[in-house]
Amino acid sequence: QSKQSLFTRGDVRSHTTKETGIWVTSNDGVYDITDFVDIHPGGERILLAAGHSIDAFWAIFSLHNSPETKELLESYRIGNLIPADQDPTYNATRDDQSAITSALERLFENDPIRDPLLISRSDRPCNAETPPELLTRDFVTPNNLFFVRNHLPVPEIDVEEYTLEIDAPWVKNPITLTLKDLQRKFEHHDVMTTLQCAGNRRKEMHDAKPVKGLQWTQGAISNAIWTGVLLKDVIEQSIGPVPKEWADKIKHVQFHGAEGYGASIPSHKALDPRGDCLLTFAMNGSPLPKDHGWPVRALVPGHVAARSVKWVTKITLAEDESESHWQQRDYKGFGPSKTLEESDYSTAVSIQEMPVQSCVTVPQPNETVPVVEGRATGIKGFAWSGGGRGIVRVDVSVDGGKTWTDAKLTRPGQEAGKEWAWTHWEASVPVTKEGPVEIVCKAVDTSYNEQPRDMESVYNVRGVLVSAWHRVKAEAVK
Ligand code: MTE
Ligand code: MO
Repeated sequence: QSKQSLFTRGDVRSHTTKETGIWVTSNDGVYDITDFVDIHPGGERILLAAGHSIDAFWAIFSLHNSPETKELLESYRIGNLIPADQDPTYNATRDDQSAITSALERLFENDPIRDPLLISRSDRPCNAETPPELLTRDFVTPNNLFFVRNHLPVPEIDVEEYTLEIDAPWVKNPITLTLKDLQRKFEHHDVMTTLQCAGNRRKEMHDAKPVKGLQWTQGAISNAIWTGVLLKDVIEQSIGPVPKEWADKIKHVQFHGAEGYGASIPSHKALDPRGDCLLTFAMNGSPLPKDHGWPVRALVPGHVAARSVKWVTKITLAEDESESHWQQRDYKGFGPSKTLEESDYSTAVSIQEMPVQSCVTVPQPNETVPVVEGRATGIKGFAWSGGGRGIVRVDVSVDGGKTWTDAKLTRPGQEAGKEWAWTHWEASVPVTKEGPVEIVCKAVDTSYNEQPRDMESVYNVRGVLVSAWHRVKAEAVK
């Protein structure tokens, strides 16, 4: 079959198994994705689209608009739909629609019920943020209120069958561990760590100038006490220390998620005794909830949450970063004037440690701030920095950033260089009059890094690493 071959929708519909070949359409193109299904982790999910248009599926995999995905798909092209079936306004038949709907339902049938207090940004897959005022109600976020960021459906994992594979280039037979092995063979550790999504506060940047991605406000961040075993212990006690001849070559530790997500971190972080990287199975004293990676999640304190891979089933010590879409083609920063097309993912550096961040959580926009004895009171928020850097100061202003007052900090009390958890802060700031106030906060971390003043200077078209001064317009009242 040449790329010029023409097929009917009927032809496509008769190719739904490995024996016949698995065909799908996207716009007018016809694709034989049999091989893709074999080699792509999680690819078997696409079987649900077999014989149909894959467009609805690409959309849920959030890959639809990525030029790389289109390129990948093009490599499987076997031809086009006949002109009669090519109508660009083609409406899926009832059969198509119900096939896609039931396939979508089946894809997500293992997703848990979420707390209705979470603010949903997308349902399938689930992306939901912690409500702002609840971010600072508890220092440790309750499990049901911890933000959820899923790129794909929650995988169904039978704990009795679950295994974690540890592999490295010099290892002949990869080691496999069960959940019980992990829990019994290695020393347990509790680590309090804040996780923040790279896209937290994207909506603020979008409001300044449009960006592409989920419209998170400030709640794609939460804090928990994670229980697990040290990644370093598991690696060293299962496959042994990195042999001399590999020591200079092994630069990354890759994590593979059961549902097809993947990411990697530098090996120095993974193997650093002070790095506190865990394979966790409990969160705030309860078994890890399904949404947060049950039964086992890699936890990488101080790094962007995207590297803390949930439902981890394989760990590979490697010379290169993870090949996953989310390591290679996402979660990278670009300059303020780069368009999506100009953003060269092949040379940009992956986001790992995060920059210093802070937000006002109380009041929210248009709410009132009580004025007591000439001070706007009860202003609250959080601050956090990556790489284990703590927060030394939070400056708060009620005149848009002309004059500043130090906030009172509630710090996590963690060892210097291992301040993985956020700081909460509260401020009461002198005001000269009642009426509209613009509350602004900025944090300073232990390296004396400060948040940038404006969105413009840190603008990037994917809306990641949003760390400009946080501003809330409220009303001061006696
Ligand atoms: N791990 C897997 N397996 N699948 C995912 O979609 N999302 C990542 C990371 N780990 C993800 C994952 C991203 S981008 C974020 S922000 C965090 O998980 C979110 O963690 P949470 O849902 O526990 O808050
Ligand atoms: Mo994320």
